[in-house]
Amino acid sequence: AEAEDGGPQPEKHCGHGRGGMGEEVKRKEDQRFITGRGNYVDDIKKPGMLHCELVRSPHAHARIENIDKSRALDVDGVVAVLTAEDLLEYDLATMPTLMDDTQDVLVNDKVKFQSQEVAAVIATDRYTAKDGSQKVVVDYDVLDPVVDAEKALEDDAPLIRDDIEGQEDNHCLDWETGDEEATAEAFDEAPVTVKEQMLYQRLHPAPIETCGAVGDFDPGKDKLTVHMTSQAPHIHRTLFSQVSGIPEHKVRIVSPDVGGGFGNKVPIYPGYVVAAAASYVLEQPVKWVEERSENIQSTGFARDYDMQGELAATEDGEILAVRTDVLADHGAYNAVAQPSKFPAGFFNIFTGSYDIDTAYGSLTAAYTNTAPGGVAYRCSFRVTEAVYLIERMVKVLADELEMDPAEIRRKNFIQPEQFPYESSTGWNYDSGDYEKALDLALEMADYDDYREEQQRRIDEDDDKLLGIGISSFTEVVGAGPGKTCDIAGVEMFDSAEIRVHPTGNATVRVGVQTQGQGHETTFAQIVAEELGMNVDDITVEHGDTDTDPYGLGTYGSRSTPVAGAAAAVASRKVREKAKAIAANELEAAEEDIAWDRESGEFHVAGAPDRSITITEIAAGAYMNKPAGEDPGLEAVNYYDPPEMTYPFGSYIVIVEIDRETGEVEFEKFVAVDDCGNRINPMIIEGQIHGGLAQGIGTAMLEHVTFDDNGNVTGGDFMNYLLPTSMEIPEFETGHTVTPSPHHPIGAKGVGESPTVGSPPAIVNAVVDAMAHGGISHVEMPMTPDVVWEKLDEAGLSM
Ligand code: MCN
Ligand code: CUM
Repeated sequence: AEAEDGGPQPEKHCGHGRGGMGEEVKRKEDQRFITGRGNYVDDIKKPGMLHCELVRSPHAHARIENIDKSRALDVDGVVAVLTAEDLLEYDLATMPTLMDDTQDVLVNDKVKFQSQEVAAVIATDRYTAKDGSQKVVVDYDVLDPVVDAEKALEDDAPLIRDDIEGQEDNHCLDWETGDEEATAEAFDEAPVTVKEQMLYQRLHPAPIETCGAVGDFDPGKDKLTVHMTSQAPHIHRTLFSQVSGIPEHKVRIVSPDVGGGFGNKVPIYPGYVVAAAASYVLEQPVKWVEERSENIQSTGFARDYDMQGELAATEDGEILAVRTDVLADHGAYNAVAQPSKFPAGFFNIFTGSYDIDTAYGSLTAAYTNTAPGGVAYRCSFRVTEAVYLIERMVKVLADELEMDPAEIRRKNFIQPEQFPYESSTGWNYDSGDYEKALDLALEMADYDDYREEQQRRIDEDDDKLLGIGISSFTEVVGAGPGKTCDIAGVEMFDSAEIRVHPTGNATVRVGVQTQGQGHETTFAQIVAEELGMNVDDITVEHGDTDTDPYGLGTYGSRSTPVAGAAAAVASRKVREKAKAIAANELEAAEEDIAWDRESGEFHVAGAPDRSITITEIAAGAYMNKPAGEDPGLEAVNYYDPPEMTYPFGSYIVIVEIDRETGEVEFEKFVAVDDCGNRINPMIIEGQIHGGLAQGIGTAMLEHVTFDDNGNVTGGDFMNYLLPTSMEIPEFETGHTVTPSPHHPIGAKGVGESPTVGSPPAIVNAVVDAMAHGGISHVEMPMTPDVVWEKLDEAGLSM
């Protein structure tokens, strides 16, 4: 039962037929999306709007000697050509990154990665702008590039960041966590140790909608409006104001419908700044929208962590210590999008779901002549890398000890009664029941039968090998709290504002911004649940800094943990006021009024027939308010979470490998997730399906590659391969429910879990198929040629 103070509730509401918690409400926003009525940045048309195309460098490392605009300006319809020199006048030639580095908006002196922004051509239409952009003549003095983090740190590597005072090499940062000495000791004394080197390759989020903006400066009101693809409109407003010097109340950021973000739309990109600056200078609206290859080649990439993992254990598989050392590629600027006090994101959660007393992690990051970035892509700030490391290492250890990988996990799991649990690297896990999720997954996967089938195929020298991979991951999502987490100095809280109107319906505004996660539905469900309203009577608005309460935005699966909590708390504030109005209407004392979750009505204690609905109360609030009460029925809550939430799950992947071709087929794919109390099971299922597809892309296909000259060789959809429906198997999903004890409705985030949890399960499955041939690791993406080489190495190829 629910405590009046709003403690976590069991997952039993099933919405009461009003579309509250737990109901599979169809997504409200889909009506407009599937009828072609969505409104994305590129749909925005303003009177007199101009179009911007960026001139990008073909070289990865080069000094700019001269830029000749004249031929471009001769093109009929070209209005202006902007270079760094023009922006310097307005102090806009550079911009801060979210990690306090300084990035060129347009290159002033030296190009540091291929496709970097060099000039902007503004014209009356997009095609003219494109024509003009090809007529800007740039003289480059080409320099030696370095696109590999290891080579970048060698003594004779070309210096990339000569713009940073005192910088003498390509070293970006060092970071460490845990106890180095104690860990070394544990490894010295341990009866068993294992070690593996693994690359989490460079990926790109590749949302269907690329990045774009419409800058719209209104000289009459002295106000800058920027419509842009943003996962975090408020923080972007603050940064725009700081960079431009335009006061914050004179800046409005609107993030309309967003066609997928996946982390790509957290950072600020030069194109946004150019569109805004151009509209300010020209006093006309200016639109800039990227092409596909521009998106992949210049905007925030993900991962690129080369990790060494080590485990120390007893002979019977008890893990004693974990150690890791990472070489990270940060690209040309330190522009990772994450809380500023976490230079390696939340990577130090690499002890995973296991009770490991001793741990140490170290990391070195390098600058390279590649696009800046390093974090975004359904990752919860590097938890992807951490989960990959520990889940791969547990499999390596299991094979070394010839133990069942399910058994070794069971043996080392943090136990339900240990929560709240503090990990050896300082994380406070809120709740979990890992064995329950694993057991359900094993059962759903027919684990024992497949183990037998696997052995049969080995014994009978079958053409196809069978591999079974497990991942029992723990996620950490929902940043803040504000005291430890901030973005560019702003503490990480979130917000919700509810206004119940006189006729009994409501508008809810939140500080987060949906990019496809279904917020217009799920936030309405939270409020419907907490106020006894019908979900159809609630409209959710977001993505406009002029009207929404300040929030830090949607990433790190934080919308439910933080803004979701704010929506519940704000609803309960409204409910409190509703009580006073109910008392007045029912002619009873306020303390005698009770709220019934089931019916959603307020009634006089002990007299359920004397009841009143929220609609009647809304009327009362505006038309018959009690003496001493303010009119209206609304509330706002800014929620600073006490802790993050720790969703988890167990994924089991069964693959078949063709010994002749190295081709991997998915035989079975089971995903059991636990995100605490569930708001909308259907939306969760959609999130899981999408995230698993991205996990498959990661494990099997995706890789942003470079040649030695710094050319991006994996920078378009011909070469950066995304999974299609052909590569995606049938998923079997299951769930357990372990509520978060500190969250007002007991919910945890879920958006990133499937992408975080699935790659190690897939790699573990492929390794598992070849383990009897002595294979301990296969690098991602596991394309047929990569797998075939491993088969050959193991003497298993045909
Ligand atoms: N949900 C729920 N019950 C829970 C937890 C979540 O019903 N216990 C619902 C939420 O109400 C929300 C959805 O599931 O509608 C995802 O919620 P949450 O886990 O809070 O994550 P966010 O809403 O903050 O979304 C961010 C997350 C991230 S960081 C990436 S990256 C990602 C992802 O979501 N990008 C996406 N999923 C995406 N899905 C789509 N379609 N597009 C993206 O760009
Ligand atoms: Cu890490 S990608 Mo999401 O947090 O937007």
